[in-house]
Amino acid sequence: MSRKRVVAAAQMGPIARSESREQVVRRLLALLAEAKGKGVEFITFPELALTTFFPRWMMEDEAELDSFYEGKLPGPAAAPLFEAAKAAGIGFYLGYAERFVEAGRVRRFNAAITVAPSGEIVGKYRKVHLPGHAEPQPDRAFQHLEKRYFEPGDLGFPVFEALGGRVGMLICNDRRWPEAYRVMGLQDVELVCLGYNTPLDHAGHEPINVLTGFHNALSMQAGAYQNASWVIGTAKCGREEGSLMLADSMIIAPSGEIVAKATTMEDELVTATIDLDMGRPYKETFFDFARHREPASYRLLTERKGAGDMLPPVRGAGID
Ligand code: ING
Repeated sequence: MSRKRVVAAAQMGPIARSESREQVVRRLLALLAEAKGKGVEFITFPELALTTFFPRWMMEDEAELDSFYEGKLPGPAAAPLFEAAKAAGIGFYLGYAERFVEAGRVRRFNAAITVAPSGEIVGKYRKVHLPGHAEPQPDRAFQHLEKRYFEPGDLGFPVFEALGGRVGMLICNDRRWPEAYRVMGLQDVELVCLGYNTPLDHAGHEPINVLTGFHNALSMQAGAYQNASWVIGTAKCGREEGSLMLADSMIIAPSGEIVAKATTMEDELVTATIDLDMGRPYKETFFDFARHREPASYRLLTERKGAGDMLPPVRGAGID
C-alpha cells in the first residue's frame, strides 16, 4: 500500500510593507482555494508569510518592530486562513515572526507551525540558523538583520506525525546546513517543509550572488537525497520593497530529483503527488543509518562551532 499525498508549495510574490495582514491572508486564501480545487491535502507557505521581509531594514523604534510579529497563532488576521483550511481538510506549514514575553523578557523567533488537515497545530519550529548580522552593515542596499530581530531557535529540529507519515520543518537558511536535515533524518523524517525569503544580493559578492538559484536547489536536493526524504521549499519572492528575492519554489523527491518547480515570481501554486514510501528503499540500503553511520567518527560535529585546528593523527595510524 503506498502512501500517496497531493501536496503544494504555495509561493508568494512580494508583500509590500504597507500591505495589511488582512490583504495578505486574502492572497493565502486564494492559494488555498486553488489547492482545494486541485485536491491538494497539504500546503507549504513561505517563511514570514504574513508580512514583508522586515529584517532588510534597521529599525530603532521597538513598537514599529513589534508590528511585524504575531503573538499566539492564529491571531485575528490569520484566523480566516485556519478556519478555511480546516473546512477544506487541508493541512499547512506557515512561517511567521513570533513574539512573546517570558519571565519579563521579550522573546522573538523566526518561527513556523504545521497545522494538520484536522485544524490541529501538530508542529512548531523556531529557526536555528540565523543568517546576516546583528548590526547594520555599511554599503549595503538592504540589510539582513535576522541576528538582531530573532534569537536562534530553541526547539531543536522536531519531527512529528502528520499526513500518515513523519514530517519536519526548516526555515530558509536552515536548508543550507546538512546537520539540520540529518537530525530529522535520524528521526526517520519523510517530508521536510520549509519556506524562504532569499535576496539575490545577500552574499555581497557577485560571483556568489549569480549562483543563488543553483545554491538553493543544490542545498535542498542534497538534503532530500542524503536523508531519503521529500522536501518542499516555498519562496516569498520577486521585487519586495526594492529587494529582489529568489523564486524557484520546488518539490524534491527522496531521489534528489526536482518533481515540480515554480515558473513565475508571483503567487503560484506548485503541486505534486508524492509517495511517502519512496524513501524506504534508500533507507533500507545505502542510507540505512543504523548499519552504515559511524557516530564515533563524527564527534567534531557537536564539539566545535567554527573551523579550527587539525586533529592529531589517531595513534596507531602508522604515520605517528
Ligand atoms: N535568507 C537567505 C537564505 O538563506 C542567504 C540568506 C541568501 C544566505 C543567499 C546565503 C545566500 O536563503 C534567509 N532568510 O535565511
